[in-house]
Formats: sequence, C-alpha cells, structure tokens
Amino acid sequence: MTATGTTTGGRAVARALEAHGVDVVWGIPGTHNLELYAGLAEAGIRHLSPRHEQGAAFAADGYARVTGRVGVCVTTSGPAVLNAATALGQAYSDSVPVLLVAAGMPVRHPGLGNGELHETKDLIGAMRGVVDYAHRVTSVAEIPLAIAQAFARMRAGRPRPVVVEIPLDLLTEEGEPVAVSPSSPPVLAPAPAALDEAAAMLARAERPAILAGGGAAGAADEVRRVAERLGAPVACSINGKGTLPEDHPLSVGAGYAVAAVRELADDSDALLVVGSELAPSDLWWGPLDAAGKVVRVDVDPQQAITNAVPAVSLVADAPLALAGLLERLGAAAGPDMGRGAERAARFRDAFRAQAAGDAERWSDLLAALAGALGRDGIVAADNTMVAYFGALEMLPAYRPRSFLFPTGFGTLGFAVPAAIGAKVGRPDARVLALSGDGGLMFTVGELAAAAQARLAIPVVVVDNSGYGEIRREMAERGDPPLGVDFDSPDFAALGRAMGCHGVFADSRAALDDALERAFAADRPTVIHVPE
Ligand SMILES: Cc1ncc(C[n+]2csc(CCOP(=O)(O)OP(=O)(O)O)c2C)c(N)n1
Ligand SMILES: [Mg+2]
Repeated sequence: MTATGTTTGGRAVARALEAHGVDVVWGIPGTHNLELYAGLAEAGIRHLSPRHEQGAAFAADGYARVTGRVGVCVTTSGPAVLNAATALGQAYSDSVPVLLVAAGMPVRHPGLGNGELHETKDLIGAMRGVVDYAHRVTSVAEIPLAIAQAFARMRAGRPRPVVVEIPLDLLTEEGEPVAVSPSSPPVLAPAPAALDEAAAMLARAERPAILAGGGAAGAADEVRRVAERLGAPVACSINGKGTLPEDHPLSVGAGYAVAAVRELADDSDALLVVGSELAPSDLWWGPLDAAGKVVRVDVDPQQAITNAVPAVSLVADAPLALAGLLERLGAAAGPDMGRGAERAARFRDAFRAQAAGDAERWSDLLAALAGALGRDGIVAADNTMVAYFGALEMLPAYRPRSFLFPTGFGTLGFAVPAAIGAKVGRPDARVLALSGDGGLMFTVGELAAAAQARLAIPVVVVDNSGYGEIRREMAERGDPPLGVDFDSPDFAALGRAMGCHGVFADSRAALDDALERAFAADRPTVIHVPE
C-alpha cells in the first residue's frame, strides 16, 4: 500500500482502475460523474461511447467473455444504473465479471429523499437484487480499496458482476486515498480424497461422458486430455460451446436441449460435469437423470450441488481438478479412446440429425457463416431462433469463448453491444453479431456506437417480421398471434443511417460476398437476411 497524495474521488477511481490493468471502459457521462471522466482522460483509459447504458454493460460483458478479464462500465446515477441493470443481470446469470462504477447520491443525502437529480428510492438495494454485490463507498480514502475488493471478488471463484457506487460529492472531494495493489487470484485446489474417489469412479466406468459448461473455458486442454484418457464423448452447454473443438472425434456437439445429449447422459454410467450449471435454461426439457453417477467440478460449492446432486464433487478451479484427475488416471490417451470415439460418433450423428431438422431453414446462412468465420471466429448471438436452433447446434466452434449468448437471463438486444466488446477485446479476431429482427431493435443505437468505433463487425439480421419464437409458441397453444407481428425496417438502410454499411443478402452467393466485404470493411456492416 502506498499513499497516492491528495486527489479527488473521481481521479482516485480512474487511478484504481488503471492499477488493475483496465485500459478500456464503456460509459455515458452525466452531471454527476464529470470528475470521474476527467480522471479517465488523465489516466489515458480508453473510453467507448455506447448509446444507452444497457449497451455499455453488454459491451463490457462481451469484452469479459472473450478475454477472461473484467469488463468495466461507468455511468452516472439513478436511471443510468437502472438502464445498465438488465445487462448486469445477464452477466450475473452467465457468470461474467463486469464492474459498474456509478455515481450516487451525496454522502449526506437524506434517506427518504429530497428530490435530488437522478434520485432513486434505493438504488443500491435495487442493484443488490441483481448483481453479486453492490457497494456504496463513504469516503475518498476508501475508493482504491473498494475497487480492489471488487476485482479481488471477481477474480476469485465464480466471476459475477459488481456495482461500486461513489457518492457524487466524493467524486469531487479531495482526499488522500491509499493505493491498494491488485491481489493475486487465489488458487482453489481440489481435496485429494475427493480426487481419489472421483478418479476411481471414472476409471471404473465403462461408458463415461463429459458435460462441459462455461466454467470449463479456462480448462479446454485439460477437458480434452481427460476425455481422451477416458474415451469419453463430450457435450458442451451453450456457454461451454467450443471447449472441445467440434471436429474432435470425441465431440458430440453443443446445446444440452438436443435429445442426443440426454440420450448420451442416459447411456453413460459416469458423467463428469465441468463448470456447468445443468440449468433449466440449458436443458429445457427437464433435469438429466444423473442419480449416483455424476462427478461435478465447480468453483462454486453451491452450484456443485444444484440441479444434479453429485456422487462426488470437486470444488476447485477446473484446470486443477482435471489435472488432479489426469495425475491419478494417467495422462496418456487410454485404451478406451477408440471405443469412446465410436460412441461419440453415434451420439454426434444423432445430435446432427436432430439439430439439422431444427436448423434446416438457415442451412445456407450457417454454411456461409462457417466459411467466413473459419476456426478462430467469434459469434455474439442474440436470443433468436437462428442462434439457439441454428448457430448453437450447427455452426461449429473450435475454441472456448467464441460463442457469446445471453443464456440464463435470456435478454434480447445482447448481440450487437456484446460484439462491440468482443471486437475491442480481440481486435484481430473475426467477430460477428447474429440477431433477429426483434432483438436488434432493443439496442439498435449501438450500431452507431460500433460505427463510431470503426469496428469491422458484420451484423447479420435474420428477418422474419416479428417475434418468431413467441409467434411459434402462440400457434402451438392454438392461440391467435398477438403482439408478435410487425413490419421490419429496411435494415440495410437503417445500418447506413447509423454510419454502418448496409446490404441485403437473399442468396448464398450474396451472403458470402457480403460477409467477406464486411470483415474487410472500415466499419460495421448490417446484413439484412430475409428468412
Ligand atoms: C428483454 C426481453 N424481452 C422479451 C423477451 C421474450 N422473447 C424471447 S424470444 C422473443 C422474440 C425475439 O424476436 P427476434 O429477435 O426477431 O427473434 P426470432 O424469435 O424471430 O427468431 C421474445 C420477445 C426476451 N427474451 N427478452
Ligand atoms: Mg424475428
């Protein structure tokens, strides 16, 4: 800890962010956070301008998902924080580390309120209901500690969003904050006895399988090695997509909702579940029957027992837990690899046959996307049918952190701002946004933000003139369609009006051409695809 001398609260925030390696933030300034903005400029932290605070937090989320680092957004108080809340709720449900630093009511603001600008009845209380924790600092001196605490929490165990509120008078008040250096992330090692038990159970299994979720992103290599050692087919959740390259002989596919994954789980006598919630929002058709045969690896001890009670749980960082298993099992590809590959092929064929039915109407589009994205591309997808029935199941992924989807919370409007964050986090990668016509309009202003930042992102909008999934569900119930049909705008023209390029693509050739041009362009390209 070193004294940083006299400075204002706003500048102390910027310095604390800088001390934690933050080089980019998304935010919208307001009367209450000007001093923080002065501090950001002074610290040389890159600032990107979304067009709505929800876009700021989604962008920070996309950045965090592809880099594994903390994504940061800054806002003023009241409505700005509530605008960001939805995206923070998304980050919470998908275990993404996003920090929101917001201005708040002055320190001596009367509890029942007095009509201050942006006053909210209980903003911290509201945010406590959404994020991991929301904390209001009470002195300039506390600011570096509060920021360091937020990073410490987000870098340990299960990463989830945090809100730090700085009373507006503290932002301009002078104080002598004491710098707090970033703490090194703790290592969560598995208990040796549990490892022994888990390894023995897996070694005994005749038909093992692995389910990998978003928590396996940092352990892709270990997942592959354990799978090869055991000859275990691997199915990935939505957030785990790409943990095992989808052209690996043991890969079954991504998306637990496909019946073949359930069939695989039923057929297996041991299931190794790595960093996966086994959540209803992944499984859709009820819990897996996993009684007595599950080994769970999870950093979160509560999650390790939720949705499926494990026979053995390894509460640990996934790479360590899997390394411990490999040590006990022997790291070389085991004799069961061949049999495992045959089993995987059987379930993969079933998976693809089932998914191909779901995805048939987008087969040209998905083939064009696969060609343009190659092995290293990144897709930020919206909560649209072309994403969860199409790209999730049929667009191959080859690495973790390459398929971004608003899984748990299911928020429309995620794709474009998340793609912005992803492209800023991975500037050399091909990053594409995939949206429905409904979802795009939720955060349509972020097209202007992407254009301003000159990001070469193709924004593929699949247009079925309405809320297609909900229309389908109404029809399935025999209800008349209500509130699900609308005329889409001319999305290519809309893109151009926002400063992007814009094209209409209604054939495979037009798509291929549009995508190639878009990745080489000087700005985003909205590609309007009729369904
Ligand atoms: C913020 C939010 N509001 C409402 C919903 C409910 N919802 C789920 S899918 C959907 C339709 C989305 O339409 P579109 O983006 O065009 O995709 P499509 O279903 O047509 O493929 C709606 C309204 C939601 N997921 N998120
Ligand atoms: Mg639609």
